[in-house]
Amino acid sequence: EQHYDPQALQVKWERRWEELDPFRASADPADTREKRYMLDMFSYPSGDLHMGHAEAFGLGDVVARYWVQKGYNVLHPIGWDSFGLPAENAAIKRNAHPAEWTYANIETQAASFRRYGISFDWSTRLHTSDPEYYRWTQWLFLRFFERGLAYRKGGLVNWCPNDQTVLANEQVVGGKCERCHAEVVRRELTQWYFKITEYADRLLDDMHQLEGGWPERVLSMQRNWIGRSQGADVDFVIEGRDEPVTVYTTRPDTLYGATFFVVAPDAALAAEIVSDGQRAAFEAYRAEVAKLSDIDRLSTDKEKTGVFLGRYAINPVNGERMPIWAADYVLSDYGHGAIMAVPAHDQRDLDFARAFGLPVRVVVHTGLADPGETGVATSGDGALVNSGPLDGLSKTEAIQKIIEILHGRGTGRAAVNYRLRDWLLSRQRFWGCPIPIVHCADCGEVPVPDEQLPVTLPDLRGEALAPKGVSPLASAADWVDVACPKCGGAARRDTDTMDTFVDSSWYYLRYVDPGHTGGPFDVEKVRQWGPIDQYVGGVEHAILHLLYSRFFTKVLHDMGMVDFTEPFVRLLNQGQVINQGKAMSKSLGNGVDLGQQIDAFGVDAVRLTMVFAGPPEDDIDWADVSPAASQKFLARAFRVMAEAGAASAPGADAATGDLGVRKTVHKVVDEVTKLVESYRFNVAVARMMELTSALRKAIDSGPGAADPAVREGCEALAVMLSLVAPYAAEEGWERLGHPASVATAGWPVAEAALLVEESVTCVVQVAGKVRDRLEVSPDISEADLKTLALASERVRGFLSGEPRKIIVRAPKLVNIVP
Ligand code: ANZ
Ligand code: ZN
Repeated sequence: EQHYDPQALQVKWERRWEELDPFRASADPADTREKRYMLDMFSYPSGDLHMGHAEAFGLGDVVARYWVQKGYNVLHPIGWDSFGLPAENAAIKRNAHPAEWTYANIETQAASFRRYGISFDWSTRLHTSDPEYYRWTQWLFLRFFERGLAYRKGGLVNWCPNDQTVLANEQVVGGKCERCHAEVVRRELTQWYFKITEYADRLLDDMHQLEGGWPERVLSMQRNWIGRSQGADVDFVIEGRDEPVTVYTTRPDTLYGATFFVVAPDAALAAEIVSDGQRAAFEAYRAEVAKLSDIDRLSTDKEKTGVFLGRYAINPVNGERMPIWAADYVLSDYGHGAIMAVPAHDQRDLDFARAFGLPVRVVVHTGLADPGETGVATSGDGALVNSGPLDGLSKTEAIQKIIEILHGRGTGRAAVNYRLRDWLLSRQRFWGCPIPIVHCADCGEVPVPDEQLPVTLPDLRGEALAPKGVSPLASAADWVDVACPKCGGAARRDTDTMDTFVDSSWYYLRYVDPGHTGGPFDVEKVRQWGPIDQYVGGVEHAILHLLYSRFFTKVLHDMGMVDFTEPFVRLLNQGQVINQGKAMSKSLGNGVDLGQQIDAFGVDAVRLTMVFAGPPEDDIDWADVSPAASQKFLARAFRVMAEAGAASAPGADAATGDLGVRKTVHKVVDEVTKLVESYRFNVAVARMMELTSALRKAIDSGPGAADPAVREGCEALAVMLSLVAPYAAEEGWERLGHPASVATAGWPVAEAALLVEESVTCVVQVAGKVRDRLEVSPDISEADLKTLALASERVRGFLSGEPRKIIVRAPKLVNIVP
């Protein structure tokens, strides 16, 4: 029977793989194979697998399976990011425990992953919501706490009114909650933070290790998010105040052009210095501003607003009195929360100056029209004017000079500023990792001793989990009230849980030995397996998970627990699977169900369609692809393998086979190898399709199914196809007479001798007579052919001195007129 029945193959081979277990990574220290660590961003168990999973994991599997075929010792683990809000919301709705929903979904996904044929080492399996996992999340939190890298502070935070919890800056996208898209508001709260800002420089500088391996887009998103800028801090004396006020500026060269001074209305300084006469107006303004998000405040289209504070600052270089205003376009938590305003050269300052009739003074002559008249600030380079000792200098020279001057007088210095803020990690929700801290009236914040970890979640379910603005844990009185670990007095547990991004910041280290009991991960094994050679996942994590895990890795490096500073050597961001040009959504009704696609076309056809659709980074529009055509191709490929298998047995000497067929086979092998290594998987599939057609032709109208070259080609096809269509490949391989799994068959090697291109004969004439014949490549250039002809001994025998004329007709003729 040579009929291709994908569903029957799936049943058969899924069972066989369980027995054969071909993807178990070897932990044997005597194993001398080179290691490769292939990691997919782990799944959130929100339901069954969807088309997005199918694509991302399918692409990662091409890499993992290729490495196995190449003979590396490959670690390709699987686990679940299983804490999080959806489980909690489902539990509230069904009056259940979040764990019930979560673990049921994990089982569903696990079964689907097995059916989908991803080459996981299933022994690595972990779930971040298991107490045996989160014990170590807590342990790591405590180590960060000891190092001063986890701390609590009060301040304005982002609050999602829908999810009833605070959010990290990274989780606020365009002023909205990254998860539920509700408008985020600001709230004054005391919360836990990780001091990621202490690593800002290293997070930036270490990016050179990632260049070439990571998409440039992600690197630049991280660069912008960290937002390091160079400039100066300048101290301004405020009339009637002892302490000077410092401002941060990237343009200290424009100091002579500063005509007013602006303070953030929500900064303590504004309330402190406002004059009595202006206080009422200021308070009213501050109340208005409190309602705005940072995005609104920084928007350049927004009409400029502000109030005069009735006070003056003194420009340190020319002694000028500058009125001090409060305006919302200056943020309280950036730089020092106050600025010198240079309207001629900064657009926001210019808009403000024009709105309130403040003076505009040009200090850099850029050759463009006067900003005071045009309303367009000139930020470019030019010669300094109206600037005393800086006159005539360029922007860069002036920056250097003014910093020297200020430094000499002790009123300024070079400074660096960052956009990055510390990572807010507390969440007022239930289904997360409890923060292992006890609050004691006498001792303050007391860490839970390591031997008392894990601090497990209390048993709450249903209504008890409903959001109420404080963590549901606070209502579990038995759980909250504990003896202080330090003094034994009455104390309370911290009732917040950690951001789930904490759980996912270190999981890739635990995979090397998920049952490890002596610490969060086996340090020795991480030395053996780390860092991750290839990471695959969505670009939506560019400044969330990918920044946080880089930070964690650096801290762990400083703790001596890992010997690398970057966790992910290469990163692939797969595109999205869309339908009819739009992201799939319930409201559009354009969703495509993975299970239905698999039932209709088989796993292999779905996988192959995903890979063949285009470059891995591009979106796939499911309306433009044809899983039915993929299925037809697989049936054809299967048939040639089965026919060759029926006609011959393994072990024939391929060298005795048809030379033409062999050349085709080896050329395809060579190309597919290069294409897979350069991640051009779609083109690799196209080559496999060409090979299949060539083999069909060889069977039907060439040397026939029993020819050793046809067998050689079919075997290579089975191995190459195993990267994208594992079921058809296994069955084909078995039909070809091989008992073991094709997954570990070994990658075919292209023989150099068979890659030499066909040649053509070129005739070289001297004075109209044939003097030599050359074997050359059919696509030789005219110049190369001419050189070759003139180098021929036989030709040179008929020439004396420079020929008068050489006519080249590549590749067949060279005519020399002596
Ligand atoms: C004077 C000046 C003149 C400025 C000029 C720019 C151009 P980056 O590059 O993003 O770090 N700034 C400083 N603190 C601010 C705050 N709390 N809120 C809003 N704006 C603030 O931006 C640094 C520049 O942003 C600083 O340089 C300051 O304006 C402004 F021709 O100072 B500049
Ligand atoms: Zn105490």
